[in-house]
Amino acid sequence: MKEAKDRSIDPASQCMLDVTAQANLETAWDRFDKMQPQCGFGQLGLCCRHCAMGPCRIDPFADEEQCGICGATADIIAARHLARMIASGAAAHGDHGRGVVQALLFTGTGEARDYEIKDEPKLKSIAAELGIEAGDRSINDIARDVALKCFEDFGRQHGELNFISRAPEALQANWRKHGLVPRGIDREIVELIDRTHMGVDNDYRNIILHGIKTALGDGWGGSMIATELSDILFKLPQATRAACNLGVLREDCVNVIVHGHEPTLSDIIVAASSDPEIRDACKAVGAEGVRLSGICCTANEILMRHGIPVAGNFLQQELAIATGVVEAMIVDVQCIMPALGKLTKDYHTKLITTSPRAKFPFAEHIEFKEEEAYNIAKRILKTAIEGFPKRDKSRITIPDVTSDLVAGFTAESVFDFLGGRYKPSYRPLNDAIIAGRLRGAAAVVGCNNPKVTQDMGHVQMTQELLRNDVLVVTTGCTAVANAKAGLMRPETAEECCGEGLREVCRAVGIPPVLHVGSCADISRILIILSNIVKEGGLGETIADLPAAGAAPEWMSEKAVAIGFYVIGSGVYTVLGNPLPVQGAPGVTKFVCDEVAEITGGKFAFESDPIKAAHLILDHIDRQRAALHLAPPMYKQAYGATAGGKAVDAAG
Ligand code: SF4
Ligand code: MSK
Repeated sequence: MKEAKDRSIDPASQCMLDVTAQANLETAWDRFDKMQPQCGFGQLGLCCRHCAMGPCRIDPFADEEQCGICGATADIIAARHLARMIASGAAAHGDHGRGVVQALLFTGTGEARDYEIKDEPKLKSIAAELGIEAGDRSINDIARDVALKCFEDFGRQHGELNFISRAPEALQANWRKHGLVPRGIDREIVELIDRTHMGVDNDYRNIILHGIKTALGDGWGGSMIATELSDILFKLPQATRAACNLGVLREDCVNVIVHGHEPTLSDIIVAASSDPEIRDACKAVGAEGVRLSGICCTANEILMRHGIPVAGNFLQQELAIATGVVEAMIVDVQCIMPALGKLTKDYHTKLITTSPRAKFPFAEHIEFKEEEAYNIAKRILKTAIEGFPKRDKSRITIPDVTSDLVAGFTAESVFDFLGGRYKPSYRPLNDAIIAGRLRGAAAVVGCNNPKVTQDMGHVQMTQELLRNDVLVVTTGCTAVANAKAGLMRPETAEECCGEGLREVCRAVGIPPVLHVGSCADISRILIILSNIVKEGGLGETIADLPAAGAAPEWMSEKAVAIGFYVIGSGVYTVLGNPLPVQGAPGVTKFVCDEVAEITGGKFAFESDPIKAAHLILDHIDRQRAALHLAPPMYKQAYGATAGGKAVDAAG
């Protein structure tokens, strides 16, 4: 068994891994070890069970080209499998978006009495963008029409998604030229599943191109709708300070962790946790109150809007329960390990499922309904409070590890910060890039994966980019990793950035790593990139920008959908774990090379985070040269030897 330090760079996770090992409790890392060696056919994308003639698999070492019983080649098999990953990821984000639209609709009609429109200016601006007359109509009427208009994006059979018009015009024109503009979010997902049925689409390029179209329906549709309508309902995030890591759990409080993705329930739980009835119930069992914290992207949603502390990222969900102080883990959808149910049986912790589409073994199901949101939230919290006296005090370990962070950046607030409060504009950001003070920008996003030492990929890559004057935006579990490593404090700019980035951070008072939210909020990054293009001076389309993306530790199918909408929007993207296509030479060449001739973006696979950062830097420098920009103002740094100093995981 690997030592804790080889499993994670995070001292809190290391501490808890020792606890789980001593208690003989299994974690994802243990199950990963047991799973070795993992199936080589699966890793290379060479197995298929799309019909009952199979399963079939292709021998990558065979002398002559092999195929499945139906004649499907390695490229066809790998492309179909990849396409289904995109469809699943886009469906997950689409359903997330649909849930937020539903909540906005019920708010508008008055059926969801516990919600209100928290951001009227954003509602009006989106209504205007969607061609909805505001006039002197009530806010709720406008909200209802915005929701109905957004619902159209899901099932539209002909035409284009509404928010496609936000992309730079040259990008829109290119998509239209190649037939890549999504009609409806669900429409494209269904067609992608259809095409991957046995004997339908058997041209791997054609399959992948429809995968890109489907993924664009996620980025510019499902995810963007989720983000924009969440801002309307729950308010636009503002820069806020908070704390992060398992040390935020409190021994004297009822600890409730919200885990998953959708803000519709978690936002109401935030409100209910300070209800006098809940406070009294806590006192009655001898607790100081409810300590609410989050894991995965639910954490990011309530961090961004309420400054609620983050307990951890994906690989810390089991470790949080092993602290022995979590009364309830409340889950909705996505990235929730089925292993949690069994683990909670070993503790007093209740696993509470809330979505009708996500039930778990050994969990208590308290179904969430928008119409009764607040009462359901209180019922869930009371169930948690009942567990407080049942704690086994001999099994409590709360790692004394937390980091401070500033989160809550958006396409709108980056505008304020970088432009200054009196002249909001992207101009200073563009000018800093044009002058070479900032070399460029990178989005580092994605999950944890036990294939990679937890957080190491995220943190090492981010540090290397910062040393080289690249401004980093981040979401999801990468954001939590970087926050734990202390990279989201404004002070960090002094410690670990190159000179140019340090000057910019100093001037505007921002951290060098900007936390823009959950995985669905990667749509904010698309808007930021579009705004940079529109500001002028850095090309005509997103593919022209000195910018790139990366997912050093990705694991989920949503990450695949994200990767494809990002390369489909023109962004060069480096993945730490390769896509499962490497046994299919045609597909690998297409997604890592040829596709750039169509969309401007493409993938690279590189597991070493420092080398991956340098692939990004090389790309940025090529883009700068193509735009005839001045060379970067400050010299390139490599590893820990130049620029700023490396920052430990503890910050
Ligand atoms: Fe085999 Fe073709 Fe059926 Fe896949 S679709 S299982 S390759 S016969
Ligand atoms: S939660 S998709 S593990 S980032 Fe959005 Fe984290 Fe990846 Fe889930």
